[in-house]
Amino acid sequence: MSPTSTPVADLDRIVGEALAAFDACRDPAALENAKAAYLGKAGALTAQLKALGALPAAARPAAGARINDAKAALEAALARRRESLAEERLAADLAAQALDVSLPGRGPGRGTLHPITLTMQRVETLFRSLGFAVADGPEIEDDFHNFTALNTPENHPARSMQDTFYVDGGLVLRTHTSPIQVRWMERHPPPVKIIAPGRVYRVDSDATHSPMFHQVEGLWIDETVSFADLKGVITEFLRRFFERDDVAVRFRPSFFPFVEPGAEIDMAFGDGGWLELAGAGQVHPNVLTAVGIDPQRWQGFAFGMGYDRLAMLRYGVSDLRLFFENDLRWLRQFA
Ligand code: 2U9
Repeated sequence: MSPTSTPVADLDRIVGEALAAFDACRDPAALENAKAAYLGKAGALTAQLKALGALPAAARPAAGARINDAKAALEAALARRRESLAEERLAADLAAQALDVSLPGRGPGRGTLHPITLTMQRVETLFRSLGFAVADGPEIEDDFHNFTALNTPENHPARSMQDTFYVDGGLVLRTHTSPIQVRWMERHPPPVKIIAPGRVYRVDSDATHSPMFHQVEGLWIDETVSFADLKGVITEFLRRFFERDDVAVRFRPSFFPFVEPGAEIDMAFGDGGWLELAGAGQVHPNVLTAVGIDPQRWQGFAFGMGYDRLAMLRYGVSDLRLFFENDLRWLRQFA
């Protein structure tokens, strides 16, 4: 490159030298040096623009246009070379890391539902397959729907603050999901065939009791639903839930204000020991009357069971509190 530039006369030589220099660069730093040699402040092409002043005025516009076209061409060539050097660098990196970019991404990992939720979904599916609808209702309840409508006397211990969480205005955290069923019967004439799963609250806490736990109650009211139907439904549900035909079920007489006769329900696997699982009975006439249903015409059963207990049995969990500590190391077992 001569110390001074003759405008336009040297232009083609300069452009040719620049294109060759860009192609010869093997890395981005060398390319930047080559760019500076031609397009920088002291570059050869920049010198052409500076020498325009030496030309006759009439010749400057055409000469300037040719030099600008040459500059645009070199800038385009520079961009192409930058791109090809970057592609060469990526290919070299990928080869060096033996990184197979066609592999699937790591992704966020597999999540899962909480074991109690999985159990609730299974309970709902199985009872739907037995013809029950699924009902829901408020967790904060009034005295009528949680106690009185269930034939619970005013002085019954269940109403005491040792057993029940009271909130403002005499309302309570529901102690069972029975209020859902009372509300259902207030709105739907018989026949009634529903289950009512959900959270319930009692003042209690040890390895098998938690202040908040999960219960599913069932209610089947029609003209001839009997205790035999109760035995059939409970037995079939448990055999499907545990996927075992050797589930044995027994009923022991027990008192509850809202059913008569009432019974505790125990279950056993094969010839294993009896496990207390639920309570049930024929709905008390006073309960039907409280919601305007004629007990002379309509009858049926109700049951209640803790499905945390079902989850403990199904997953082999010995301490109920593990379900509610949110320890991901423990919960990951169910993923
Ligand atoms: C209506 C009428 C009657 C629901 C029933 C039980 C017996 C029972 C407990 C078992 C374990 C609750 O989860 S638990 O702690 N429940 O023993 N529950 S009969 O009876 C009803 C429900 C609704 C309208």
